[in-house]
Amino acid sequence: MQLLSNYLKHHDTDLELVELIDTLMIACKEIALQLREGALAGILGTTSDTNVQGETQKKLDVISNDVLKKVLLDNPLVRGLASEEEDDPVFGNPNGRFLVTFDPLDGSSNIDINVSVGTIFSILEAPKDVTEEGVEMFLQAGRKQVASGYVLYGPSAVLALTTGHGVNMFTLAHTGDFLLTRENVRIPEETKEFAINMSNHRFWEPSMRNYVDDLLKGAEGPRGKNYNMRWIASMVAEVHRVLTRGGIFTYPWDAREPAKPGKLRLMYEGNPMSLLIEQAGGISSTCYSDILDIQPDHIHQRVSVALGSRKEVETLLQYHCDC
Ligand code: AHM
Ligand code: MG
Repeated sequence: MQLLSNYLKHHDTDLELVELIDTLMIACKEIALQLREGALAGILGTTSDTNVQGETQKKLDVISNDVLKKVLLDNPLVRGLASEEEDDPVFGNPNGRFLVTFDPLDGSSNIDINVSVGTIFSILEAPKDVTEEGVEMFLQAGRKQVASGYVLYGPSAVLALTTGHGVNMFTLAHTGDFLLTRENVRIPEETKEFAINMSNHRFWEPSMRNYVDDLLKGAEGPRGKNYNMRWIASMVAEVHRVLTRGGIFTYPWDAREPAKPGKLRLMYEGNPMSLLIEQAGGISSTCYSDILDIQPDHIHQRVSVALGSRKEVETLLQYHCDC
């Protein structure tokens, strides 16, 4: 089985990018260790703080964020980083080549119940024409990502990674190495599995309600087959399922906070996951346009997300178009 860095080098990955991914994995291994200790290390539970999104922070949100920040800022390749748990971007080496955005611990409402969580990351080139330190340099469309991925902390810790040439998965071995366990992941085009938080049904747009209602009608309805539903409340785990056996995952706009496009964040969740999904042959959309084409105007911008098996997402998009 091949080591992560050897695999990347043998596939002509830019050596500085390999070094940065290795740095990210140092942080993720530390987070995996902390998670494993759980209650033994007194790290479960909530802090007294809220993050910039107004959400209560778990102790492990803060710990994971601090680990990533420290390890990344020690690497001179890092020009700056932006995190779901930081109000503003943090800057590193003024001559650094890369920007990193991340959700340090996605699905953190699941920590205390010992369900899978994960770290999601996105890597961009620092623009050469923007010298002033500020959010502007981060505001690049998702198509400009040079790499993205996540580490899922489940029964095993698994890295799903794309550098723009397909998606590969690496499992953390007891030696502390990430080893290749799945190459060139492809998402099945069709599925009978959907994931959505059904409790928000009454807040959705009519088009989303119509689509899900038709899924629920099963073999007797217009879709002509019975569907199964899953909701883990951990996007990392849901996307891992979609990459592994297909499916559709959606967190759409809803009327609870009508001014916001959705719950999930473009720079820390939407863009990195969309690159993985597209690179594995799936579709990732707001229901109206490809997520990767959105030009961000805010670092903590939200986005409506629908991603997964190509034919199923195409059907969902049909429900949202006037044609
Ligand atoms: P988080 O980044 O604060 O953990 O929030 C994002 C998570 C996603 O992982 C998941 O899909 C969603 O929130 C679950 O939301 P809900 O609580 O509505 O089920
Ligand atoms: Mg998240």
